[in-house]
Amino acid sequence: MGRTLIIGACGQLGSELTVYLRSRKGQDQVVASDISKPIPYIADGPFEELNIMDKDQFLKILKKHDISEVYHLAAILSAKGEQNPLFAWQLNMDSLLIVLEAAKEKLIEKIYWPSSIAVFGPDTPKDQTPQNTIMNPDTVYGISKQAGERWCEYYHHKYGVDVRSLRYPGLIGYKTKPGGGTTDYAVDIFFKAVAGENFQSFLSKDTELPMMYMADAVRATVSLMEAPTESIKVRSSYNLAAMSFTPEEIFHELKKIYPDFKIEYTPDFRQKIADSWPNSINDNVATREWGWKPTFDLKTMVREIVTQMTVEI
Ligand code: AKB
Repeated sequence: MGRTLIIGACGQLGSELTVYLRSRKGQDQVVASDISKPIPYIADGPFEELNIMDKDQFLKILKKHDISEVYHLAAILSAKGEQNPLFAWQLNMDSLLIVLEAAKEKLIEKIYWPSSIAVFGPDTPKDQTPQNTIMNPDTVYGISKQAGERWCEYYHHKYGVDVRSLRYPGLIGYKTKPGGGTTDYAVDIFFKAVAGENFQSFLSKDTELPMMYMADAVRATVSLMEAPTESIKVRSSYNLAAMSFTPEEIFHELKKIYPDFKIEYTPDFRQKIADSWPNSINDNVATREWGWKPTFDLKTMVREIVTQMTVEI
């Protein structure tokens, strides 16, 4: 097995995954890459500046570092995608196909590519959304993730590519801020509460969405990648769940720690996106096939994040 390459390593998930994988595999075994300069959090290991739309540059990096495994995390998320739909489609799709083609040509052995609850749409059953159901996404991000899932399954069946994927709920961390998502309010709210400021929510108080603490998301990702090939039956993408909550519920959890904390609701265009997504996800297939089990719920996550943020201030 050669080294691991993380594409989009300066992002919300990429940065934490880089640190976690380096601690497991060794600092020099995990090459971080991003279109931007390295953030300090991941700067203490190998780094390459990479625009993943540049196929030649990608192939050079694979060779230079003897890469056998790629985590391709670069994407335009739901809210940002709506502002430039064609660019979002192009980036999300072309980059995936560049990575899948490299695996087809046997230049890499294993790929991780994230999907999202955004593959579901207004026609999807909202509660305990099953693994296989009506999808019909109506954001460009959701459409690109659904198409990406089909491509992953196609490359696996047709060319034997070992590609694995998870449909992430909203991911909540505090080490780097996310950019351009609809679930991002649940990250921003921590920064406001800890700074002693009031919070303006762009989603209404009772908008329930599936969410997950970053530590669980990183663990799920690596468990999936380390699971034996024969246990991975789903080659599109696995449903993955941990908790569901509304803006009002997370606000109340934070108010227990910050009694003066205040919230105001000013829903914008992101409300329609959130309304098209499930309230909760059924991830029984992931549990059955490779043993997925979350460890954080809303209460334990809020306490953990506030503790960590206040220690680091
Ligand atoms: C977004 O809000 O766009 C993402 C997602 C759910 O995939 N966090």
